[in-house]
Amino acid sequence: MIFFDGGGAPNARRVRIYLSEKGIDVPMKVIDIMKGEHKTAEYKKISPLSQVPSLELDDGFCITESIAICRYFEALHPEPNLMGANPREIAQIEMWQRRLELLLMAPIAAVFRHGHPAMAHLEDQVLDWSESNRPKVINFLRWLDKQMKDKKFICLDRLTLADITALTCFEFSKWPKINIPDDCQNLKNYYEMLLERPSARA
Ligand SMILES: N[C@@H](CCC(=O)N[C@@H](CS)C(=O)NCC(=O)O)C(=O)O
Repeated sequence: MIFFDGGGAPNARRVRIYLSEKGIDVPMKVIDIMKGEHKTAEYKKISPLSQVPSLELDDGFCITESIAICRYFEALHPEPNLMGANPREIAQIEMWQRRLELLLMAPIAAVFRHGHPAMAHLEDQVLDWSESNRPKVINFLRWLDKQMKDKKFICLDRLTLADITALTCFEFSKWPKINIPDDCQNLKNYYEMLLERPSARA
């Protein structure tokens, strides 16, 4: 099998962190979206929507969507468990995943993709949309800071995929120069703890 990685692209990065936490080694090929490598006819056979990451299995079947790739590996290698070991855990992780993707990752992407000149070749940019999403990111970070009071991880008493998504979002937010607000100490501690894990270097 081969993992088509997107370098710094956040969805590719969270799968790499996930694989590192699982201790799974997969051959990787970097697809550079800044060079348009995801739009070639050859790569479209793997990922018809021209996105990274994707995973091609040995029989040629291709899985796109970062969480679908994680789900595949979770089923193959249940331990260490990162996606829930019982119905309640599975629901908790999914709940946080959705919150983080829809209310944090999506607005960060809007700020960056619609506001940064380097993204002009990938997005029909609407500057107002970029700016109107910036406060949404800050507001969500402030809300999340309160949620993290007295908690080590975001939803369970161990690391899960939701924490990996949170880490990916904190890093992604730096691209459009959004930092965790100074008064969000719970969130800063949480981010630092995640950064200390070896997987953060994946
Ligand atoms: N739902 C997809 C989203 C993937 C996605 O948005 N990938 C971005 C990089 S993080 C991409 O490939 N962008 C290509 C483009 O904008 O043309 C997933 O989770 O894998």
